Amino acid sequence: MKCNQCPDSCQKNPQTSNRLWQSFLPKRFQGKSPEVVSQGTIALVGSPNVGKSLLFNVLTGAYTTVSNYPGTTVEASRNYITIAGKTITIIDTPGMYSLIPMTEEERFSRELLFKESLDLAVHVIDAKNLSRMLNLTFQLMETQVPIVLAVNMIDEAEKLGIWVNEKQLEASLGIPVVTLSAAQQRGIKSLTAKMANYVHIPALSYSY
Ligand SMILES: Nc1nc2c(ncn2[C@@H]2O[C@H](COP(=O)(O)OP(=O)(O)O)[C@@H](O)[C@H]2O)c(=O)[nH]1
Ligand SMILES: [Mg+2]
Repeated sequence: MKCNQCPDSCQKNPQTSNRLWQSFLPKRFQGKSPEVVSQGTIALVGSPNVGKSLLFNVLTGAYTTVSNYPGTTVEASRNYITIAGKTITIIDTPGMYSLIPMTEEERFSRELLFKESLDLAVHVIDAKNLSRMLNLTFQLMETQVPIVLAVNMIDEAEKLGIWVNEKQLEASLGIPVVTLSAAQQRGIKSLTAKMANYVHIPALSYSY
């Protein structure tokens, strides 16, 4: 029998069919959009002009959705990426120099950092200005959000004779570090591999 000849209500009533397949999902995902169920959230944070938006585009592809936070004109771009087989929301935040906000952008990014239940914040910095940029890294490390340091623009740094030792920086800071060039798409796989460590597979629970 063809679907359109079937007497079952599911085809006639999309609401019913929606409810049907949703009932197979874990409880916390039920009632969410049937198109995309995000299984984690990662934000790209850092100063202006360090390559957050370019990295966001490289990670996600071209299409982005922009969300306006109520009462502000400041915007964050959001999209989904697949990491370790999971659909993860990725957020491109407005630039901030410090967690002590001086501008609307900084206030916005700070709020987002504390209110979004992030699985990870990737602190994007410019390899050419390492020492100046690490100040925010230390501030971010004092939050409850796990931090990965993404040292971007290594192509430009290398031209200036600056070589960043990823392992040494990792050992000194005690957080994962990735050197990359968003412009040349170098280091992107290493970054997503490190991101994957923060995207947890929910534990199965049994009640006997
Ligand atoms: N050479 C080079 N330029 C980059 C790199 N990443 C970003 N850019 C450029 O730096 C500028 C600022 O980047 P953008 O993504 O807008 O920075 P944001 O303000 O942190 O979002 C743009 O012109 C980018 O094309 C990189 O890895 N290498
Ligand atoms: Mg940007």
